[in-house]
Amino acid sequence: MKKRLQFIIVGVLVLSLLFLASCGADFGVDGNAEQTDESADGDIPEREDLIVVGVCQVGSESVWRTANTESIQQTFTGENGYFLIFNNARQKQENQIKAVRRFISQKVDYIVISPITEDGWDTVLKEAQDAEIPVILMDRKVNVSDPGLYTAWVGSDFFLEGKNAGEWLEQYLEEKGMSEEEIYIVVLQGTEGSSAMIGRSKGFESVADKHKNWIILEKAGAEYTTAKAKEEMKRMLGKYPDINVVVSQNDDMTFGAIDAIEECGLTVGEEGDVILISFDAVYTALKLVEAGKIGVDVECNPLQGPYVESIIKALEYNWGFEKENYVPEQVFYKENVSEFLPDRKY
Ligand code: GYE
Repeated sequence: MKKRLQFIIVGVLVLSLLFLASCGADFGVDGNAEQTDESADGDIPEREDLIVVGVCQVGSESVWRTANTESIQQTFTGENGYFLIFNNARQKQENQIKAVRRFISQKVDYIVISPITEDGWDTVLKEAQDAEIPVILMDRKVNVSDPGLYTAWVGSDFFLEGKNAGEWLEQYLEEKGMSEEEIYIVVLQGTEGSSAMIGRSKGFESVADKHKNWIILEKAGAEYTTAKAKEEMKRMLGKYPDINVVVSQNDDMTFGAIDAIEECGLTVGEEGDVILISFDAVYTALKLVEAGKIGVDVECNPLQGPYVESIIKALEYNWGFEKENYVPEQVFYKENVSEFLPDRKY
């Protein structure tokens, strides 16, 4: 009898723990929900004072992306008056579309999307519009027939980033007395069809086109990841013996490129064999700029949570706001990087 009672008590305890754990998985300890594609439509707490924001993130492919996610999570807290439902689409647009539909059926107050690619958004954005849920785009853009399908956008000027990279190279070659030499370039591109890949490519090419002696040997897709970039860089080093410049469209890919170059017995940097151009400007990469391994790192600012919030506030209080909002960014090279390093938190 005593044994049976003990058994029942232990059973009840285990069940309660399981129940608590499942609540934690749905709504987290700080009152926010992490939604996965497998999870059923979650309930939104009955708290009229909280603004419910559904955020659909690209994935977790890079240091930049992690900083961007943290910026969102630090902004949309219960303390600040929000209930955040965060969805990680793991690099698949179909997951993003599913998540947006789930947000619509959950009747969230706002939808924030960082669209993986620019195309393919018309239908689901129309569904959000019909449900009268404002959509704020973050980081990347969409290519839609009617710009009225989204309320606002916050992000970077990717074309300008690419152009700044090209102009840095122009100046660098001039200073080195190499502006008339043939320069062999390879490009490591980010996710095909993403705004960052499209803008950075076009921006850099707008400068490259002015120089007949800049020869772009190949543009290789490496999905913004270190592993893929290392693989692609190795392949290209085998194919082209004279690569002078690598334009790598984010820092994570630059890390992979450096590994590949060094493993092939070559060196990077001012005195080395290969000049590196990078984008994002995360701490580890800026340290490599300081050490002279990366020639230039064009900043892409991931701290976009507060900018998205300011649009939500404007909508809440009926204040005016701009439809397109560019975040401030700069360009880092050896001469200016050291003073910014201590402030870099990601
Ligand atoms: O450069 C890269 C990330 O869209 C700006 O995506 C973003 C890019 C960023 O994964 O690191």
